[in-house]
Amino acid sequence: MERYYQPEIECASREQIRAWQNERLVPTVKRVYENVPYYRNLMKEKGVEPGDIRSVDDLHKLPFLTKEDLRKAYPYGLLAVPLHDCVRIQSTSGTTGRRVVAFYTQHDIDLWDECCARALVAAGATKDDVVHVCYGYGLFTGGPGLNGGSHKLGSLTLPMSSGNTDRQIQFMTDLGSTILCCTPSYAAYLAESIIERGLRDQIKLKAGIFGAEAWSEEMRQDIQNKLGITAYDIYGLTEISGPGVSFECSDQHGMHINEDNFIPEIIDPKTGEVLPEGSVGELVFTCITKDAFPLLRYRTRDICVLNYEKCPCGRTHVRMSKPMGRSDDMLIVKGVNVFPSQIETVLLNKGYPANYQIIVTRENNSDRLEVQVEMTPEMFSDNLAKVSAREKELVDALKAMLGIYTVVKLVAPKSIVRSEGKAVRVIDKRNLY
Ligand code: DLL
Repeated sequence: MERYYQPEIECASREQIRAWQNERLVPTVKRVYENVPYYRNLMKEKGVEPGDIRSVDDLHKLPFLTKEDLRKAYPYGLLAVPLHDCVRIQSTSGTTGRRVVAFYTQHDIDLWDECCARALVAAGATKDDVVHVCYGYGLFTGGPGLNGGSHKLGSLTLPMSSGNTDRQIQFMTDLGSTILCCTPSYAAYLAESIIERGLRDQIKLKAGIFGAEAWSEEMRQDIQNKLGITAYDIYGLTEISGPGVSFECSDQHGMHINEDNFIPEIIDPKTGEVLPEGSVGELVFTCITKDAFPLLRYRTRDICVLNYEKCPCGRTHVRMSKPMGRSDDMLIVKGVNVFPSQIETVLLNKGYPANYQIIVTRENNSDRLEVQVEMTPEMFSDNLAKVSAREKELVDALKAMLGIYTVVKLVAPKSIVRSEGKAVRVIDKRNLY
């Protein structure tokens, strides 16, 4: 059995998991209070002392941290160790504001690698695999995270980074890559490109580990069918470490959270109140094993649900659903909550490829939602009347899903710009904020 399948941890009893969490949470809170003035002030404002936190049951007493706090405290304000103990930073892309920078000691990198190694093992990887990593390397956590996990496992690691699709496919065929790690949108593009070049029977891929952005069940089926692999989801965020905060197992029903390192909560995004088990709400994480950047009650903005039911794979760590959207990325169009994933589900169910863009504008104080989606090459040869009928069919299906009218434009195959990292699905031109 692979070393990074750790049944004594991953299949421990719920009581044991809770005991680890209690015994790690208490000193972490004390250390953060002593070493991080920013968080100490938040605790003082809330009237909480480290001594008030005696177990996970007291977690709700602690103040939340948000991305806004990280921006205010940029760059060093949330560091819990002296800077000379840190060996690495990673950072978010910063497209929607100031960058967020996370810090790591060597111990933090080791734990992160271990989390990613567990994800690889859960996807069936062993030391004998060739792990092809085409998440971006550099500041983005995707490449370094999966690279570290693959090294831990002892697999041959191809640090491809993103882009240059011809070179990706050449290495994949020449070196016999067996595990593909990239964003689901890039996996779909690679699949398309491999089939186009007639190389489908020359690839040896057996599994893919895809995450960093939302993708639907339909997209999973599409990638699995095209590449003949099993596609596993992986979740994480820079602030908490990167990929590997949670990952899917062979059951493919939710991602096991590495609960020996991170305590999850689900809260009401509006009130901040902790919601009962099984509720849909915003996911919040508390880090209990990290040295440099142990964020407490960090609000991810990801909307999900936690599932404590027994998993057929034997792992006992709680499973989180695929994020159903983000409390901040959720679009409010004509007063209706719209998640891009709902639109994707409709498009893929109707046989369209996962190449689409959602454009929101406001004219005369009224919102306009437009979905542009690529046709398949077969659809593209249809006559105009048939294309109009298809558009009408999509308008009706989207109305049934979202409850509002959507303008649909079918566009030529390959006319929507492909992304090598996270796909840009939504263009909101309303300047609401
Ligand atoms: O995306 C880390 C990562 C890299 C995860 C590679 C998985 C694989 P950030 O750039 O900080 O970190 O973005 C974090 O991306 O809060 C989610 O909204 C979204 N996200 C991450 N994984 C998934 C997923 C990386 N599997 C933000 N499904 C998170 C849906 C995801 N959304």
